[in-house]
Amino acid sequence: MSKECKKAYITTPIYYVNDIPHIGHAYTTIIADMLAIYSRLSGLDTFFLTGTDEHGQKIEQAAKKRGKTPKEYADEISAKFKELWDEFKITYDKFIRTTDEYHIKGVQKAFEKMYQKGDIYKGVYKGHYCIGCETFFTQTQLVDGELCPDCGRETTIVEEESYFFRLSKYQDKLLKWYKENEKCILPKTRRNEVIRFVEEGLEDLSITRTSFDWGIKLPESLNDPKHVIYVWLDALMNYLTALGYGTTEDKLDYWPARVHLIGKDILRFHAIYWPAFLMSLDMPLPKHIATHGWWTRNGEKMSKSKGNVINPKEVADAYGLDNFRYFLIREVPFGGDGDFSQRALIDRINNDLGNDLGNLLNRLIGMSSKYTNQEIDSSNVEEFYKDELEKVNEHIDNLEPLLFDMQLHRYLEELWKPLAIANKAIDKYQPWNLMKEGKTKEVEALLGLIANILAKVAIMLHPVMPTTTKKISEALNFEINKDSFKKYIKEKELLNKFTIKKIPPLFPKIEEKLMPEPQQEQKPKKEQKKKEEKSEGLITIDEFFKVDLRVGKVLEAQEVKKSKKLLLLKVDLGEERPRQIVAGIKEWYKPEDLINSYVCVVANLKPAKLMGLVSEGMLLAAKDEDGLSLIRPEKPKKEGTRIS
Ligand code: ME8
Repeated sequence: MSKECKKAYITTPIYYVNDIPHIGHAYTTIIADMLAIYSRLSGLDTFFLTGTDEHGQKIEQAAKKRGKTPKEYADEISAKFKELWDEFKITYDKFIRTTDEYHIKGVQKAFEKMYQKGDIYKGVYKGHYCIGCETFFTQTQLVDGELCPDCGRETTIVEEESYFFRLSKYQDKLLKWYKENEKCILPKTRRNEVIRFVEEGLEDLSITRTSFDWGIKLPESLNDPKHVIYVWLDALMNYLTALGYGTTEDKLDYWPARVHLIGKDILRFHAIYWPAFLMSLDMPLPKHIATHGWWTRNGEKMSKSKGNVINPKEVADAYGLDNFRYFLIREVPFGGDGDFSQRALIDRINNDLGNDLGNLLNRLIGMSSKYTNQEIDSSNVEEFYKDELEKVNEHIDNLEPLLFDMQLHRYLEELWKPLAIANKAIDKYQPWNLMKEGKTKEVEALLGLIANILAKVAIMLHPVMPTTTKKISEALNFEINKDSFKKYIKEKELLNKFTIKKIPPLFPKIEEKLMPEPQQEQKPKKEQKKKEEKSEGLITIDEFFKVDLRVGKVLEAQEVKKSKKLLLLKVDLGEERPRQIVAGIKEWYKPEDLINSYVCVVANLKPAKLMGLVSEGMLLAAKDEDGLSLIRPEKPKKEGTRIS
């Protein structure tokens, strides 16, 4: 985020009502909430939008499956999102639904404007359509000539009359925008990805459908009732219609958005289509499109059929909402993928929150009641602890730039440094000994230093942990608001007086997992568990030999089109025909360097399909922070030689 203007418009994607909210939705919304709270605290006039995306074939089908009309179904699921955000105390200013009348009007207005401008024309669309992704793909985009490059499912060929948006016309303008605005798409690697995609050439975009009905009709002036507007044009427009575009226009001065927060799956729509639509509407472009990664569970994509979907409410109920918020933001670098594990969450709560923050507060409460009658005067902090204070201020100063760059995990990392300074100061100066020496002034100053550190950290942590930091502020007797942010953060003042109140520990230690694990990894039955405990994770030689490891020779290697990770290999294992193996090693190996080289193969793995290609084995490899290296026999060995 940048800070040039006094208004800040922050948005989440609007969520499809084809499914109930899961951890991914909560992640996006919680980050947006953090940005909105920070933005308000720093004095910006903030407008935070979220909502639901309710049109399209996917929703129509989901409703039909349940014997409901699309609207009935949308009402039900949309309410679930709203309820969850309310329970999560998300501070949104507006919840938009694409079935809202003002939104429909606004979208039709925009369509009309683009049409009048000559950016929309009528033609015939013939293409490969993925129903799951609601997206048409060109032949060159497909994997294996027919599979969706995003989800790998089969596409269907659809031929229909359609209106097109002249996306190709905006190719150069888009490239100019990306190049001139280094931070328009964050993280920067995503921007490069988009630039590469656009440089390959943009085709005009089909923006209406006649094959189903559940969508916004074209504006009446076009007199073409069989078309509905493509769900992505409809959905993206929510960012403008929520501000009254095409109707009241009452909040349009919040535009352009300061940040559209999105997941990486919807980058193309936001970073290519959306700015092109905006250019066509003569509207300014958003400041930042911030793209986060994907949450998985035990390394796997979450899906209902696997029963491994994480319900955010269950996590918040079990571990505490603020703790969950902290974990989501701290655990994974923004932009990267993250794996959800209860162990990691428990470690964060016990260590970062319990040890570093909670204990510090407890120690302060304890010392203040022992040494200063729970009143702390900070007048002498600067005299005794100038170095510590300077360092604390430096760390605090580093925070805002990290937030603006969406380096949110580093924001928290940096925020923990003042806590480390405070904890260290107690150990170094040992107030109990100072007391013995009669240095009461120094003790009070030390407590003043710690209380001030806790207060400043609480203010800056407030956007991440709003409830917990309120409790800290109550224990220290100060307020977290715009004024205290200005005084104690921006102007680096110290709070002069504290009246300390005893409160129960904020982060009681968590000893064991508080939620059941998904079915497939539930704990084994008692007897088996005992057996397993005995062997402490060791396996027998028979168990080892169940894995059929063989030497193989690579005969052919080529890239899997549209895949960043995969290579397609033909590997000779001394069998009748070579095996086809799809390996995720493209980042580290060129196909030509692999040909005729030897590899180690797991030969009795069940065949699996990757990007529509059957893989009949797996290569052994070792990966560390320097990259990946294949495991190979030291000398060439006959193809198919067993490895033991
Ligand atoms: O795409 N990990 O809606 P959607 C992290 N309606 N984030 C995840 C996630 C996961 N496993 N799964 C989902 C749509 N998300 C459109 C958006 S906007 C004009 C229209 C998050 O319900 C992520 O932010 O499929 C993703 O972009 C969003 O949920 C998509 O939710």
